[in-house]
Amino acid sequence: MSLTVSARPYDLVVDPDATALIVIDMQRDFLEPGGFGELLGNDVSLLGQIVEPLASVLWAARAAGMLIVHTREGHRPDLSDCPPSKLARGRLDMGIGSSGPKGRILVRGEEGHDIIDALSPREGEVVIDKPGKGSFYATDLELLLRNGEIKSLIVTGVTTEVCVHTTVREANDRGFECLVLTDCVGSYLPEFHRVALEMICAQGGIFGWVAHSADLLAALESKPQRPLATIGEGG
Ligand code: C5J
Repeated sequence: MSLTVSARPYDLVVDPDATALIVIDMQRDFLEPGGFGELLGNDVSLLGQIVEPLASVLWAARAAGMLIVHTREGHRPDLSDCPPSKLARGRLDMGIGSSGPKGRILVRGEEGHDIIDALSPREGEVVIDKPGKGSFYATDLELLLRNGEIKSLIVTGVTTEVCVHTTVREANDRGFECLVLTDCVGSYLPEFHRVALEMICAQGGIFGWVAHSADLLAALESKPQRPLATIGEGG
C-alpha cells in the first residue's frame, strides 16, 4: 500500500511498510535547561517547540507499524571514540566529557545524553548511539535499514542544519528517500533552520522532500491502523 504525502518540491509517494521514522538526538543535553546546548549559550526553548508535533508523529508512526529509529550523539566514558578535533573545537571550558548539571556532557549513560521523557523509545524501537553528526557514520543504521527493506526515511529531530542535514545527505547518497518534517526539526538558529530546509528541497529535491507534519498525518490517516494494544510490542 502506498501513501501520497503533500510535500515540496512535489508530492512524495511512500510505502509505510518500507518507511522508517528517524528521530535524531532528542537528548536532554540539547533540549533541556542545564544541558550542553544551553551551556553553549543557546535558547533551548526553540528546540522545545518541536516536541509536541514530533510526539504526535511518533505515535502515528507506531500506529502505522513503521520502523522507529532514535539516535543519540555521544561518546564512550573514556572518550576514545571522540576525535581530538571534535574535543578541542570551540576551546570550551565546559565541553564534551566535562561534568555539568546533567552529568558528563554527551557521554553515554549520563542523564544529559539520554532522550527526553516525552519521546522515550518504547521497547523494540531501535536506539543508535553515534559519535558524529551523521546517523550513518560509524553506526549499524544502514545495515538495519537494508535488512528491514526500508526505502524511505521520515526525518525529525535536532538540529536542522547539523545532525539532521548530515543524516539526510548521508541517506540521500545511499539511495534512501528522505522526507523532512518542517515542524519536527529544530535549530537554535532560526535562519539556519529556514535555509537548511530550503537546501533540502531546492533543485527538484536535491537531498529530499520537506512537508509539515500535518501533511504526513493526513496521509497516514488513510492507512488502516494497528490495534492500540500491539503498539510498542516489537516495534
Ligand atoms: C549538534 C546535533 N548540533 N544533534 N548536534 O552538535 O545537531
